[in-house]
Amino acid sequence: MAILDILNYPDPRLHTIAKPVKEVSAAIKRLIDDMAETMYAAPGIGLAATQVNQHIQLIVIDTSETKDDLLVLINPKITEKSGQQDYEEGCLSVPGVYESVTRAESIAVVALNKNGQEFTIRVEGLLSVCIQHEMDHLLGKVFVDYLSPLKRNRIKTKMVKLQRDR
Ligand code: K1U
Ligand code: ZN
Repeated sequence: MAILDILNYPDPRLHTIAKPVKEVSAAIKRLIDDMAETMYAAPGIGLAATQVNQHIQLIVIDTSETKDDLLVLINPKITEKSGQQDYEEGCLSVPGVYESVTRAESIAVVALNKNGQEFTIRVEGLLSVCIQHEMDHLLGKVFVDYLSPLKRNRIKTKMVKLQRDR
């Protein structure tokens, strides 16, 4: 397994739209293992393939306390949405920045698992927030895109300076 490099905002590659996975091949399974290792090491509770410069519809998530409940979503689709919640979100591609975003409270998602089998989950709370945040990455959207242009530009400037001074 390997720790992968995570793209940092405002890298333009974070705005790439991901393509569906055609087959859950051995290479995709290896990428899942590497993404999980990268997410746990960061540490984070989610990671989209876009963030490791792989522009395919693949997400790993683990919101459990014990970090032993990996959820793999391949070609995910939201089929139901209801309610509204605000959550102070973070992002491994925008380190050190936490901002409130409004999203659906409950969602139903249909996706493929690591074995290529279709499944449906109904979730709410943090897991629902995290899935919506990661699915945005697959659409080339970063959570700061929900903020005002003023806030977003301040974050962009801070991130550029951080990367320049590293
Ligand atoms: O970059 C990412 O997409 C991962 C991101 C997921 C996320 C967090 C909070 C709300 C929505 C989506 C993170 O994991 S940021 C780091 C983080 O939240 C965290 C890190 C360690 C322990 C607990 C949380
Ligand atoms: Zn993110």
